[in-house]
Amino acid sequence: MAKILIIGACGQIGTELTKKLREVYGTDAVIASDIRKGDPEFVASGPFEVVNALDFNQIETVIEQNNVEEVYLMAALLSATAEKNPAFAWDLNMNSLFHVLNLAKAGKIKKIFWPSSIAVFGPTTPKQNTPQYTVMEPSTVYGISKQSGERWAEYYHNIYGVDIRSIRYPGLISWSTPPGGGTTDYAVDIYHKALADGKYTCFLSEETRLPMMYMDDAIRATVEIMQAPAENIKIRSSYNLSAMDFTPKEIAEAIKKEIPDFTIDYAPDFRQKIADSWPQSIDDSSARQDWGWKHDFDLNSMTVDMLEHLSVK
Ligand code: AKB
Repeated sequence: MAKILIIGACGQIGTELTKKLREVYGTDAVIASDIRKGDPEFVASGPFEVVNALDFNQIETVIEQNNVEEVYLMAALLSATAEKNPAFAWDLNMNSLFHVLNLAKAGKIKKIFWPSSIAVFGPTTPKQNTPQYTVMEPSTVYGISKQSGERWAEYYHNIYGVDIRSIRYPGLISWSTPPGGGTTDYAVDIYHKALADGKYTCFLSEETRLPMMYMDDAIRATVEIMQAPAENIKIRSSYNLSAMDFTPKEIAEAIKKEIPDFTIDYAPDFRQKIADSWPQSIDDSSARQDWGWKHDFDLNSMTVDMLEHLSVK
């Protein structure tokens, strides 16, 4: 049986993607992997391999021994962490991608999913309704690595016929898995703190508008782009993808509808500069047109769902 390998499966997206892909393709068809074993319950829930995304031989061995045909490369250092360790972020974000691209070029795997991000845009990009094709001068290490990755993805597709598919994720919000090292992480923390303490100090200023998406939508988009017929995937760098955009003040207002006593204050830190360099909203008409993307959740429906799940957790 042909298998799927998820590299970086213990992270925020990887954990939920593993669960979804196992629902769709069966537990045994999906091998989760990460540099170390994470949550024991997750590790025991299906096939798991310890794989360092920077170790080409390790990845190749797991692929060859398990008849892996598709790889989802989710390992990466996100924006805030990458600023603190630029050299390692560049190494991890670029070389893990080259490893899977070269395995596909050599015919060892048939299909790759690799996530890009709204971080590919920069301060000179139009901020509202940011188009698919526009000025891209990212000013963060993470954004530079994702922008370079997009160029290589398209190059490997055009020159070597590699079937790589990608989405520029906005900030992702999930009740079940914590984010790690991103600038948009406040939009997850705020729900936890609202329930635990009734108040939250935000590391971005109240009017900082950013594109965001509920994890359910992001996972569905990932599965859908991978299932789409190859001829529908017309963009081989990465697709803009959008669902909602809001400011810290607006998410606080949405929470107040459910928890009236909730209060927020603001103490912007180094992440403010990163957020200020990113778009405020995204035009994702190419994804909607090419492979039928459609989001389900907006700020209010996400807030109700988040608080409901976190209250019973
Ligand atoms: C981050 O904040 O770094 C990520 C992203 C937008 O890619 N969530």
